Amino acid sequence: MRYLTSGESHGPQLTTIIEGVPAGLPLQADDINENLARRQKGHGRGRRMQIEKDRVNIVGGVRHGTTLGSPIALVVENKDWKHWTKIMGIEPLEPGEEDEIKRKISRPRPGHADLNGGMKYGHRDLRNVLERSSARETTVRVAAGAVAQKLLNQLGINVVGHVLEIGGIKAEEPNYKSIQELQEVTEESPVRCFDSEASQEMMDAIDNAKKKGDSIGGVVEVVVEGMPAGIGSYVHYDRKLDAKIAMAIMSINAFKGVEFGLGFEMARKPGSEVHDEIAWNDEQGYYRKTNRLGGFEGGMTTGMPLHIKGVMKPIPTLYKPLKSVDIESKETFEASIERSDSCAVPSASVVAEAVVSWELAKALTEQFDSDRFERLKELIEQHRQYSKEF
Ligand code: EPS
Repeated sequence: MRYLTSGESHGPQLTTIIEGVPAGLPLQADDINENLARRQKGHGRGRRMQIEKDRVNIVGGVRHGTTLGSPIALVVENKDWKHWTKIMGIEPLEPGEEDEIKRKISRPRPGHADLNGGMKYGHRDLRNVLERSSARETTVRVAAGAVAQKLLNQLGINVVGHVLEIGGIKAEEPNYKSIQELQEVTEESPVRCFDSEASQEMMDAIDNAKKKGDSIGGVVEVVVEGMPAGIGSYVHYDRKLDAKIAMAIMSINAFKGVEFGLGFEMARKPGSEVHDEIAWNDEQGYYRKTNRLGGFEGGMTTGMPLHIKGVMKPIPTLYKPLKSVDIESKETFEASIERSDSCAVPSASVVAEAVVSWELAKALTEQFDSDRFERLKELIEQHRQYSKEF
């Protein structure tokens, strides 16, 4: 499976073309819309989210509610486009219009792609960079991830993204009885956090940051249950599934680090307190007595739940200005902006859920014959049985 995305933040639409989804998977727009709506929620989003009501239009690869095996094309319109038709127009400008628009951006924002992206592509209007580097693009990554998630759900694999930390407020270790409970409680929290007390404190921290014209980051976690053991590979560096997931998490806008299981804490513990003892019983087959490694050994799944964390830096678009240099005059200025989110960590946990789902579905479809969904399902069932008795 692979996908590409296209589209600018204030352009007409976002598009993704997804290849390699098995034929025969039930898929409807609502499967995707539900996740688009989840991404848009969250305390701390700015005014743009009141403008957008993201809905997908499936324009290829699906017939009568079932995938065809052909590329799936998904489109999400930008409602804000109507305010930007001139500035972001597709047609060349008429003589004199350039001056009329007067929205050329020559002031790179610290922490954004603006300056480096301008240098790379030779854009002296930095809007050409920021329009694409914007996290608006994660909308269609969530759409592609929703297709992957549908496939996983049909195979009995559940993926949940939630928030562990915002602006230094840490949630208690979530003590859910089932992944469904984690999902339900998280869904009710305006910051997608299982711990209701911490949720309130996180919201206060976001409001406080907003008042000060600042932004705050945090830590998200993706939990996965139901992944069979032995998915991924140890034989080549670029086939290791944990490495692919690390890349996927790091590709989310503003993400700066990733951990599996105990993560960086492993540096402070002896091996006997890090590795998980192996056990076997009739009902489960092989399992680990603990899950400190977060569901991966040797680049492959162990069959235990996956625990993947990612850290998001505070959004760099600040009302509180930081100093930067104008690329036309080379003079120092204080960067200021019109609108921004003060915290997008809750939304980012939905994006993390989507990109992890994508990598898992991709790994399964690569490891097993996957032209037909029913065949893939059968093979995975056989593999589960085989691994249990191995
Ligand atoms: C973003 C800036 C804001 C966010 C946007 C990401 O948009 P605008 O520049 O239009 O105010 O709202 O996020 C989204 C549009 C979205 O769908 O998540 C940025 O600079 O990354």
